[in-house]
Amino acid sequence: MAGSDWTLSAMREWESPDYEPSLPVSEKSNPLTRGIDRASASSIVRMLQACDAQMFQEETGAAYQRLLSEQVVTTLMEVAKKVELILKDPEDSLVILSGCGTSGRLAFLITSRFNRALRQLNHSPVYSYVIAGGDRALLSSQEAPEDDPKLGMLSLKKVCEGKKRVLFIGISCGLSAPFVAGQLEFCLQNPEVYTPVLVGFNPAHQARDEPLPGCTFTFRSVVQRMEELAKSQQAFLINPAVGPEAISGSSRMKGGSTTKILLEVVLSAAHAATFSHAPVTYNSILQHLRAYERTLDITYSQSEIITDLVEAAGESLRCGRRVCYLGWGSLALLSLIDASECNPTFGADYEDVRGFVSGGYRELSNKEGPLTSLGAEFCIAHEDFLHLVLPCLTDKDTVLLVYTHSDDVSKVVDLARRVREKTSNLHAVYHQADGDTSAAQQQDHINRLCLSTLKTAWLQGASVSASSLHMWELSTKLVLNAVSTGAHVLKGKIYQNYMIDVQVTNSKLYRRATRLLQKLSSQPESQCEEALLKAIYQVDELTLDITSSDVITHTCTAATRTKVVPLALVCLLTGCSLDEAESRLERQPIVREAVEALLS
Ligand code: F1P
Repeated sequence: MAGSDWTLSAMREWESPDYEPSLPVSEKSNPLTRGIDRASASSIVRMLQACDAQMFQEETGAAYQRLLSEQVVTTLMEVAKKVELILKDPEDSLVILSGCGTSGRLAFLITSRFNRALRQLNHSPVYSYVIAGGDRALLSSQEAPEDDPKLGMLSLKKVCEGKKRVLFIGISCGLSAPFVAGQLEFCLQNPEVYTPVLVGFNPAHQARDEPLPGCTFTFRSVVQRMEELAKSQQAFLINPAVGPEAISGSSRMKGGSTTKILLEVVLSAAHAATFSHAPVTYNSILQHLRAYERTLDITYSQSEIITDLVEAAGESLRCGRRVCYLGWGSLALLSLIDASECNPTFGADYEDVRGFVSGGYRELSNKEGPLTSLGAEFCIAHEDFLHLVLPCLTDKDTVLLVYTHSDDVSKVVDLARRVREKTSNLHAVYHQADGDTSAAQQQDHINRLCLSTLKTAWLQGASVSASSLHMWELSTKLVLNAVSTGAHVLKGKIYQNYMIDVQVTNSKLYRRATRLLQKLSSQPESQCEEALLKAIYQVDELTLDITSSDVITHTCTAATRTKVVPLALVCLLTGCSLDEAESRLERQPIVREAVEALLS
């Protein structure tokens, strides 16, 4: 069993009503990873495996509904049937997926995949995505728009212009993003066109209740109205608890994986019902969910090689070098997404972990087209890698080739050869349908060029179906999440299981940062918030101007700063000035060690 080192009670400790009772599940710290900051690469991978296994834990009749709970499976069926209706009569209709950060990126990934499936069947696309901050947020952290409910409403209205029927699927792992709350509110106000669906991973009563500037609703009040409407299937809530994230609040991990699973299950069921005469049934949904559970087991059955990758990436980051993902086809986007999340999650530079896609924006096919004019960060094609990165690669940099045997493997060989001239620290992560020997020779070449190879052969025979690609994608997501998270843990970016160096770029993260300071300094909330503001504005005394500004102003300023939370913590614990705190952190750039030295 996944996570066999842990007893069932350790796996379920977070479910106790006494466990961090003031926090929603998505913000709690996971008891399984308390010591992740001091763990070896192999222990880190085992901890991540155990955390991921919590996604599929059965409901025991206690506190929370889970992924496999009857209510969740039933709602998935109901939503799939709504999608089926639209697929059968698509005129003037749309299915919209929307979210912020990772949730928006997954909305893009999933809508692209399912529109492609429709085009292959000679049908027009019916899916569309909205991401807070627009397409640049697909590749970079744009967290301020997440706080804007009006912007959410407007951007939804814009994509739905002229539509008579819209199924709106809003994703907010923490049931917290004002952008999504605004969109759901808009749906509730216009029920003749919009049916709202909410995907997230907290029980409804834990939805965020913070007032939204200029609005009469909160996320929670919207959820409460949706709960009422859900009784008559006029709204739907898909919100199983999947346990706290391995790194507290890092919803890109289980939150993202579960979002991908749930929405693929719903849309695949609707496609099967529409195009293959396979009606949506409770059992078909359940079996599909179980297939994803097997994907977890298959992926982690290779935890030794995942550990090697974490080690290599960790070593690169530790010595100030970089990790590059070179992706092909379906899996390339997962690489981009994983890389783009390292900046807001770990305060990383965009060059630390970077993804490149074969075919660049042509392959991405995003609404706004190529974004290269926005700067180097947005140069994502393999050609960009060859020009911008390859010339300065050394053995200290780690490069991962990420592909499947349905991609053009000869191109992988070509690039692998070129990379190998600069660094031996080259690794392959690939998927193959069991029995598919078409690229065997090229693969032999790649194996010889690479230091390690993570090969996953899947049992469904040589033909690759859409659903196998979904499994390969999830598997790749788990591996890359492990690599980038593990590497940053090894670099010392995590204290216990908290992202101490988190960017404070929206109100959710501002509240999280204040809470973290309270927890680590044991000082009252008001003092912690003061210290945070001083670090954000780089002042030793707060002015009236600062204290009378709102959280949005604070987070916009924080977006231009680095190491805000560590600085605030040093000041709180020592009473020193910001300058002194800064030089302390310069002397000890490993944040975990700086914090530990202060706390001991
Ligand atoms: C959305 C999100 C996360 C990101 C960061 C800020 O969260 O952008 O994807 O990693 O935590 O918030 P949610 O609305 O899905 O909970």
